[in-house]
Order: sequence, then structure tokens, then C-alpha cells
Amino acid sequence: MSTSLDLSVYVILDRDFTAGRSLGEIAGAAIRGGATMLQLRDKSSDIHRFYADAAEVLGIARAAGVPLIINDRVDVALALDADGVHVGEDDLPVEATRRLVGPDRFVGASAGSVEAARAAIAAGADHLGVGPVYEARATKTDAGPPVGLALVHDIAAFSPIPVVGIGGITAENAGAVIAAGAAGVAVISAIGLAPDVERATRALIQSVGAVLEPPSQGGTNQ
Ligand code: TZP
Ligand code: MG
Repeated sequence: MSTSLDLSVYVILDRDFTAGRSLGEIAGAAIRGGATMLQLRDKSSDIHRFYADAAEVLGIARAAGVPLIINDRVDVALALDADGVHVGEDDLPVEATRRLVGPDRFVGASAGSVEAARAAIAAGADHLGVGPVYEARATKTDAGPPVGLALVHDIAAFSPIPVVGIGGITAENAGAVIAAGAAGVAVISAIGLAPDVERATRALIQSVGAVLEPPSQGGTNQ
């Protein structure tokens, strides 16, 4: 079971955004590029394919020591002993998700408003996905209009749990999302559709790292 949560470059693997490559190929290249966290999301496959994909990607993630979160499906996460689940408004409530997965797995929750963020925190989420920060309807057809950096800022200002920005994020705008208070950025197309996934992940790492505050002291001096 994972104990730490580095959300800084959170790559969401989605079968519909691979530019013809396998999920395993994208996962491996993203990990080589420095992805700190992976999620498997699938809105179009049947459960058998989702489960098989999750098993494959979990093997790759585990070998690299990178956590894998399963989108929507608590049952798949539990059956495979994945590192956690991400739930949105149309999924099992956060409170029930937390009860099922226990205290040691990650539970991420989508928050498109301050009220939704407060509710998810109270219900036991350990991180929040806030968005769409920028236009994201090319990837998520039912996404609402952009909430902008202001909502990231407003939620991060009171949230006791880390906030990840999602939606339309690229290496060019990722720094602004971090500057608004996010602990990381979650991306689908910026990685899945990149001609060179490893290089694109590295570019995101650089953009985020240039703005992210270093972890507070407490380790050994160098
Ligand atoms: N939730 C809010 S926006 C979004 C999701 C899943 C889509 C993000 O995809 P992209 O390609 O990184 O904009
Ligand atoms: Mg969902």
C-alpha cells in the first residue's frame, strides 16, 4: 500500500486518448518521464476490458513504485488492490467510497465548486480534483465551462487536503495552476495524445517544478 501522495504530475490514462498506442506503452513512457501518479479512466469499455487494462497498468505502476488510482469503479480498485479510487458527482458518494476502501487507500473527489469541495473533504476524500480549469470539452464531452484559476485558488485557500487542477492543462499553463495553489496537475490529452509521451511528461514536470514550493525542511541537510 502506498503511503505518500505526490500529486504533482498526475497522468490520467484513457483508452480513447492514446493516439493508437497501448495503455501500457503510455503508462511506461509517462513513468519514465517522471509521472508521480497514474489514474485509469475508461468511459467506453465494458467491465471486462476495464478490469484487464487496470490489471496490466497496475503491474507497470507497481514495478515503478508509482500509485495507480482507478476512476469511478471502487469494485475494480478493490479487486486488484489498487492504490485508490477517484469519484465524481455521478459515482458512489465519497463517504461510501471511503468506507469501502478503508483508511489506507487514496480517495480523490471531483469538486467543481467550493460547496462540493467542502462536502468531499467532510466525507473523507484525501485529495480533490478541481476543474475544468481550462476548456476541456474535447476530452470530456459533459464537462462544464471552465471554472478558471480562481476556483483552484479559492478551494486551495481553505482545503486541508491537496488540490489538483484538471482540464485543458498543458506544459504552458501548468505553472499558473500551481501558482494558484494546486499541489499538482492532472492531464489526459497533454500526455495521451503527445507524439513523445516521455518528453511531454518531462515538460510538465519542469513547468510544475519551477513553481511548486519545495517540501518543507525536516530531512537531513545536504
Ligand atoms: N474532469 C474535468 S476536465 C477533465 C476531466 C476528466 C478532462 C481533462 O482532460 P484534458 O485532456 O487534460 O483536458
Ligand atoms: Mg466518475
